Amino acid sequence: MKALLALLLLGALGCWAVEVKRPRGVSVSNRGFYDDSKPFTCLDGSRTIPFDRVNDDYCDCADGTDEPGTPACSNGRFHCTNAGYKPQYIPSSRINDGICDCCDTTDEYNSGAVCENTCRELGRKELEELQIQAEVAREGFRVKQLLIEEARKGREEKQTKLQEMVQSRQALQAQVDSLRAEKETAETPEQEAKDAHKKAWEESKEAEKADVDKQRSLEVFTDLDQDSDGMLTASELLSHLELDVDGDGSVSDQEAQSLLGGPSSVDVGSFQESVWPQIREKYKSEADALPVPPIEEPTESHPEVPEDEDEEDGDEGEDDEEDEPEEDIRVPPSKTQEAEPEMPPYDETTQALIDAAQKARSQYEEAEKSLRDMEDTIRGLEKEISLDFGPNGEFSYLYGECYELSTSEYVYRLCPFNRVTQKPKHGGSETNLGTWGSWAGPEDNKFSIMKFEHGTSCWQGPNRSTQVKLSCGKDTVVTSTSEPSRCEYLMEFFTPAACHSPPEVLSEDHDEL
Ligand code: MAN
Repeated sequence: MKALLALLLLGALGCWAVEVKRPRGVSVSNRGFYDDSKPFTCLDGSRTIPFDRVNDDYCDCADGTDEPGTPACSNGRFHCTNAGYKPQYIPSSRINDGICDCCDTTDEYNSGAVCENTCRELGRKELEELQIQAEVAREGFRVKQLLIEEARKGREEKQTKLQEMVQSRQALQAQVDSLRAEKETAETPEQEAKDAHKKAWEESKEAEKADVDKQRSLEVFTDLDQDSDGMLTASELLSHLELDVDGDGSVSDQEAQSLLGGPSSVDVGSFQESVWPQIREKYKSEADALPVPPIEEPTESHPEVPEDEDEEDGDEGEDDEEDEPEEDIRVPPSKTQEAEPEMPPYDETTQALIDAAQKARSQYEEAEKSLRDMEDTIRGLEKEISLDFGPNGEFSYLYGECYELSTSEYVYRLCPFNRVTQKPKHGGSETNLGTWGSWAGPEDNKFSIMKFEHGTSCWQGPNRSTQVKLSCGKDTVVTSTSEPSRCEYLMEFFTPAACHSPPEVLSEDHDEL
């Protein structure tokens, strides 16, 4: 409030300054150059003229400084004192042009224009505006102090947490290593027992298959031994055309004889040993040899096809594909693959080894996951601690937060220290307008601009990038976005962290007044 009073005082001083004698259109600070007791030297030093030629409505000086109060010089400048508001220079061509330029009306002293002195009103409004700004700065600055304090505490907490985690990581790593060893120790006997179980199962399957084959060879022998004398002769093979070797469509005596090997007839033992292996794949019993009836395509009248599915058959497109698996139904039973019998359950000892190994695996995996989570947290903390959150950490509260602004076309999203995105409102995917790069303000105000770089590439242009201009505000908010040049974006962002101490703000404004 003291500072505002000082402002008002300055205004009053301005009023007093109007009273100082000086030629029309000359500012207080230039008054010394216009001494009516001496000849006048143009301010560029180019010429000296008698003082009565100052403001005589004739331009003598090349820089126009002899006619500050008349429109005689095309490059002249008229100074309005504007007591109660801001002093101002206007081009001297605007003097007496019938338009009120200076709020104190002094530019229209001889045009007949009726001007009203609005300086006091403008000054009052400006003062109000300054008061509001000062209030925002004060409140923002107060919040900033809290943010700084929070940031200090947060940073300490994070550092402590990081130290603790780095220490416990070692212990956790050791635990993971020992659980891995335990798991591996448990998995070796588990694997051996499972392999042994599988091997025994496969061997028993083989033995079973051999039994079945032996049984079949006996049946075939009985089948082929037409006179049932316990001996198979070449002539008994002749009717079995499927045993034709040379492909002439018949089984000759010679072919039959060669199937039997040396002797003219073989008993069941020799048959199983030397004949059966040769004919096993070819042999067909009389019943097998009967032709398989042709497979009927399902039709609308097919009794096995439900009616509603019939209708679907009529549909075109995807439905046809969905119907395909049903073709399996039409495979004749003789051609269906016999379902592989399932392996019998593990015996108790093997199951106990599996359970033990599974327990060791779960314990290892759980510890491993905790270690990975811990490492993620450590990396996150290290990253956060390494970021530059301003001289006193005042910007740290923005980390992990996002602020949106909706325009007619897009929703823009600013996630400080992370990324900026643009999402079309009417469909379409999000575009990356840049990931966190660096602080990019001028040397004396580095923390006034954030730069986000290397966003999605722009067609025939640069990779998208965004500059975020920070201003002091009570609240944290994005107020505008624009694209000053294609794929280069600009955002205006208000935050208490960008507020400076109020006296600083006001002393700058003093200079303006
Ligand atoms: C999209 C948006 C715009 C950008 C163009 C460039 O439409 O990202 O902001 O100007 O692409 O092609």
